[in-house]
Amino acid sequence: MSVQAVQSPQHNVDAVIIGAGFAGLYQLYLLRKQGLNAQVLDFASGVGGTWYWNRYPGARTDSPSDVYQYFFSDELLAEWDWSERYTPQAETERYLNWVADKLALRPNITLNTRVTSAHWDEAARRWTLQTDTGETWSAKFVVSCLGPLTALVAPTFPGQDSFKGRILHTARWPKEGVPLEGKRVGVIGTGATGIQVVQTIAPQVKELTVFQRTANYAIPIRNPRYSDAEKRAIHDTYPALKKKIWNTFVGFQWELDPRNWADVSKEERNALLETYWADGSLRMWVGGFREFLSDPAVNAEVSEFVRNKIRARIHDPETARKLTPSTYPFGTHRVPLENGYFDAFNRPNVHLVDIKADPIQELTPTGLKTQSGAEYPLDVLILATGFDAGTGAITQIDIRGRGGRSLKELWSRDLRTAMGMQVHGFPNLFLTSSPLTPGAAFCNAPICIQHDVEWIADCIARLEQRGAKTIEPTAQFEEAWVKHHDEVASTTLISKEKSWYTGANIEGKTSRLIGYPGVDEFRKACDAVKAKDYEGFEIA
Ligand code: NA7
Repeated sequence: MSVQAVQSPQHNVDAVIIGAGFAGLYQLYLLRKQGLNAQVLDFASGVGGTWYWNRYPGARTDSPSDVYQYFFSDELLAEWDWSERYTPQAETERYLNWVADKLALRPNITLNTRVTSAHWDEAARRWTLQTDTGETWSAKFVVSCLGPLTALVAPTFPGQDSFKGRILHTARWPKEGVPLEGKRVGVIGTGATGIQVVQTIAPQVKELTVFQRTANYAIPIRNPRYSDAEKRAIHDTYPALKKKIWNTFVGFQWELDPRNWADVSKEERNALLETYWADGSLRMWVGGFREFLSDPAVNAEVSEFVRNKIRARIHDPETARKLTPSTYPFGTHRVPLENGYFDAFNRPNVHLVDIKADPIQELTPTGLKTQSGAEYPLDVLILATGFDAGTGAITQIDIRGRGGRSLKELWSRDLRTAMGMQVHGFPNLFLTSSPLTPGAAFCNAPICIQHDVEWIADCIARLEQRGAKTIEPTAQFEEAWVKHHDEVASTTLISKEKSWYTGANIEGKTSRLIGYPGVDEFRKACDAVKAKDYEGFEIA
């Protein structure tokens, strides 16, 4: 009897792109256009990335729809209309599927496939990738389009296995939906996600208990649905937006006021704060004055303005006290938009539990118990507990560069990148929206994605043109970028606070501001490197 070896499928391509969200789809489009044989691999069963996974109740963008889209194709811009100022998850997912079809990307997308390892083969000067489906991919280039908010944080609690209800993480919400009507529901987490969940399900469920560790500054959203005439008018703004958007602080339509806050009269300051507030957008946070996020005294004024707005919404003074942030300055954690979140706590079926004062002790068969002995009966527990931002998804892959060095080990010691595009020791591995770039945290995501994807495509085109085999940043260039990043980061109040922006939501994570503040300055730095034929990168 002869035993035949089972061959696992082997594929040879020019580039493997990991992730089929905003970044992966565009990267595929560009590399294919440049004549490369490129393939996208994604562990989801559909395209969309973040917008495939995050289908929890109330999920929508906090970026206005007119700037939360691709700008590279006039045809795409002309043919798609957004229905509201802030797009719900299903519409963004539909948009990305439409783009995938329109650009005929699907033949080069493999779904339901998780990349488990990527090892650099020095002799072949290629990457070898393994997947959980038993396939091997050999590629000259690898581009991570995994997104900074992909690897979820899902705490476990003593007694969890005994809990007879259902536990759901917002970032793995079942496609078929979850009936919550008439149920006793608990939500842990009051970040941007928890807020959207709470305000959406409060009127549907029987009882809603919100377990809050840290109160959040949130701004009321103004989210009109667009009439046909408004949709047409929005299209007229695209040419100007396209010119402006990469020259702004965070990739939105707003420019920072160039004045100093101190030079503005008290009356005008108040009027400005009211104007930002009434805009129902993130303008108050990232489209006002630079000092809001750098000068403690200016920030204190803005923080108090926001706190007063929050307090005024909540009827019960004790609940108002708990929901009003007091332990960190406005804007130093991600500021969410909200739509009835604070008002939800005025409902008789919504309860707030301060788990900093009375921490969670365990889950029981029937609900959740806190250290004081209080018990909260639950049918469903929703975890809106966030992500291992920036590094989580990529370090879940066993990435080994030159000499077998591990990216996970490197980043667990010291979180560093060369302008976010590459890491020293990992030739031909490109990253998008990665640590130490605005795209990791301080950017309207599609805008930074488009920037990074285009920079990478241009770089690969230049390599191919030169007939080069590899590109890798020098250690000196990387060091200089890290130093520059830290200098810029240290000017912000954000770098001084504990949040996912500084890695503080993950125990033991290296502390460094994950995002580079300043889309405009970042873009200039990247342009300069490109203009000098990738100075700081070794091309061989
Ligand atoms: P965030 O912003 O990281 O929020 C997570 C929330 O979950 C936050 O309130 C955390 O409290 C809370 N949390 C996390 N772990 C626990 C445990 N173990 N116990 C209790 N509470 C916990 O995630 P989001 O999904 O809301 O938003 C992430 C980004 O996605 C957002 O910025 C948008 O860009 C989209 P904490 O503040 O740490 O005290």
